[in-house]
Amino acid sequence: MPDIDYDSYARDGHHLLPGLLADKDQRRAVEFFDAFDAADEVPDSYEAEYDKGDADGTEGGPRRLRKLRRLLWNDPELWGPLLVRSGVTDIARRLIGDGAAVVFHAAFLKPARVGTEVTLHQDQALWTYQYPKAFSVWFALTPVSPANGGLFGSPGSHAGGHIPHRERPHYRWHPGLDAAEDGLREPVQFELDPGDAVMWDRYFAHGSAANTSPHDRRGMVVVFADASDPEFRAKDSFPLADLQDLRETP
Ligand SMILES: O=C(O)CCC(=O)C(=O)O
Repeated sequence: MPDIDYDSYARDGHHLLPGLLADKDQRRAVEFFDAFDAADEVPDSYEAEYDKGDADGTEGGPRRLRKLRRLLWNDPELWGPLLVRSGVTDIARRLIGDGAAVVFHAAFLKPARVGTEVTLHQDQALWTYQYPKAFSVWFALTPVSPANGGLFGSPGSHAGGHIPHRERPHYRWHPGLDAAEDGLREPVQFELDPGDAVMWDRYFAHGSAANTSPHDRRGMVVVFADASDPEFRAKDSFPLADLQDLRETP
């Protein structure tokens, strides 16, 4: 069971989880995403987003993967045991209970030189459904620092719940926040080694910068919510009990 100070998590809305992912699983994940990034085609079921260029590289160079979605639903035999081994399922049971379920599992791949920013946002503000008690665990799969786009978040930004988001000029992906305009604390930068993770509350405001470095910055996020809540609705829901049942891969 990962060591978590639940009081500081409740106060700040985030918590560092050093060394959550074993080296072997971190390498396995990087190889998986690098292979997809190098492939000509990605199955539609991953709902891929790209940062630059096009398929044949005629416009702005070869396209690079920005985001992959629905990892656990696409490959439960790979990701299920890896998530269980990391201990995130224990955190979900502790924070939510046996009724917890995975509702999102995605990779944010921020490729070298062309990886674009993720504007400051609260996850719950961008979701179609309300996800009671939801929290995210974001795994660093490479070093993560401001030098490669990093990851940052505003401590305490979850405390007041939903903050109205606005469309942002020149940012195409989703509405966002501005720490100063929205009265949030100056975001802190997370400096992470491969295998480290950060967990955060569904209302914790976070984002990342463009990656202008020569190195890819790879991250993977899993989101748990309370599927036992009578109000629970989801596009995808993978119950904790089904995760635990998945056969271990060698
Ligand atoms: O990986 C990133 O750069 C941003 C991650 C994020 O915004 C999220 O997981 O909600």
